[in-house]
Amino acid sequence: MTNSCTRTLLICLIFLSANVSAQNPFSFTNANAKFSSATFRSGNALSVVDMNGDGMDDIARLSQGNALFYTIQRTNQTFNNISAGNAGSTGSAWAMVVGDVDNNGVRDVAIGFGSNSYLMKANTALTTFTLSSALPKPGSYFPQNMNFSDIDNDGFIDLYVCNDIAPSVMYGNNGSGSYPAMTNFFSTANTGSDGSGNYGSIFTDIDNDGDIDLYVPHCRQSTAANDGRRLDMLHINNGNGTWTLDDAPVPGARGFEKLRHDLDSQF
Ligand SMILES: [Ca+2]
Ligand SMILES: [Ca+2]
Ligand SMILES: [Ca+2]
Ligand SMILES: [Ca+2]
Repeated sequence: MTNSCTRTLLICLIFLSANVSAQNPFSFTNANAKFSSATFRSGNALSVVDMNGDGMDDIARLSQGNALFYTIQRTNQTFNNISAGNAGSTGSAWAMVVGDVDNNGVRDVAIGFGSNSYLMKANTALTTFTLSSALPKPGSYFPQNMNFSDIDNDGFIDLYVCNDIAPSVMYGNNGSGSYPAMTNFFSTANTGSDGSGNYGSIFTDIDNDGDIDLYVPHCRQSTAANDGRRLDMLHINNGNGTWTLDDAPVPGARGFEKLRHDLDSQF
């Protein structure tokens, strides 16, 4: 075989190898046996994140939808399943979010059930977990989704709760990792509707100006496409404590499609 033929064959093999790799870049193996309880039943939201700040991802999950566990990763891919106790209800949670509310280096968990929300705080050793009382709430309250973000930029993460049946609710962190009152820093209610239909939230710097903006997807079945309960909302942080609703019409665009159009496909 000539050198030219050898090079051609090698190139073909490289392309063939790359093609096979592109078609099947990953493979997965069921590793449930690594958990101390392979029969764990979560059935709803969970979070995969480094809960204790040791550089290894952990899992926060709700057995039967209400018993909170910190499943902490140890070395050699082993896990320690730590019970944090009941998260406030015997029902099943609809919403859950993880964040370090008291800045002690360990992430805490907010949980939303059908009519109440709670906060579970952990000590640094993950030996003591403290459940709050039900957070204050408006007359109509169904937490569909939750998110943490430092909305007022004071160094403590605030809590945003998507309310399915009324305007959403914000809770200002009081500086010690608690949420004693509803603190609506600004209104996220759609004008021309009852402000309900809030189904999700994303806090991110949409316009790259250094501050966090908010996008709220909406959903309400059996309503017209232009019903306020179905119109997604993009709130732009003005950087001075005020926020502005970006409601510029985008013909033919709805939901995330509207967001994409608004940003010239930069999202
Ligand atoms: Ca960890
Ligand atoms: Ca904490
Ligand atoms: Ca804050
Ligand atoms: Ca911004």
